[in-house]
Amino acid sequence: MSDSENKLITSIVIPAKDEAATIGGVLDDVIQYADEILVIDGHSKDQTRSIANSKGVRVVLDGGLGKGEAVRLALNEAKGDILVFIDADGSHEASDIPKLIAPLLANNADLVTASRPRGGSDEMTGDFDRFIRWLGQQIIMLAINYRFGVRLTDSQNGFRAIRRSIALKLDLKENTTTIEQEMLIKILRLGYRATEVPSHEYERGAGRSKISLKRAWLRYIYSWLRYLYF
Ligand SMILES: Nc1nc2c(ncn2[C@@H]2O[C@H](COP(=O)(O)OP(=O)(O)O)[C@@H](O)[C@H]2O)c(=O)[nH]1
Ligand SMILES: [Mg+2]
Repeated sequence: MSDSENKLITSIVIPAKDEAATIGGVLDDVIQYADEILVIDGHSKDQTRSIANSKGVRVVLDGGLGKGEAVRLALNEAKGDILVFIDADGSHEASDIPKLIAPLLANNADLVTASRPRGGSDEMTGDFDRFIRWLGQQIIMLAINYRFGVRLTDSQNGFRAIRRSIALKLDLKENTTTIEQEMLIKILRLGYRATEVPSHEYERGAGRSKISLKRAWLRYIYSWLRYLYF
């Protein structure tokens, strides 16, 4: 979708690892909003790549380091002025893409995150793991809000839109999902504008989350403090 006034090109980037059950539906849902679609595949062992290929979209393999690396790769691979990141698991509401990119088209923001606390989430409650993730995200968000004098609600959602030229200036380093908080913190630290729109998060369509809290929690704390204060 091109904005006729600004003539900004929109690339939709879908990081995907073993999401054969849902990737086809996500591609069908996002196509109407995209000038370009890029699937960054994490060496899926299922049919994810062939399904994406059959839909005629470009598929790029990541280097096997994680979702963060996939996001970093996309910054150079995508052609668009605006990058929309959306997960391949069916958790996100594709019809929210226009309101996600609207603040960028209007030049009112440089990063727009889809907010689950504002839009509701089916994935943030229900068991102990989810409770810890919710609590962790609240604590991380609180510190970011106090540090930069903002009042945001979601530092972690992968459903977001950013101006590509600015994303390239952030010198993003994280290889895993910690890239979401790194991106937000660096945007604010460099004086760029972050905003949010409400968006509902659904249960992933199939399979399990690729995030293992047991393996990831230390990196979340390290990268949070590192980018926030040092
Ligand atoms: N390219 C790539 N995508 C990944 C990788 N790990 C996860 N993803 C994708 O990133 C998105 C978010 O992962 P998910 O497991 O749903 O995380 P959660 O929503 O936080 O539980 C999904 O579309 C995954 O398929 C990876 O190593 N490489
Ligand atoms: Mg998910």
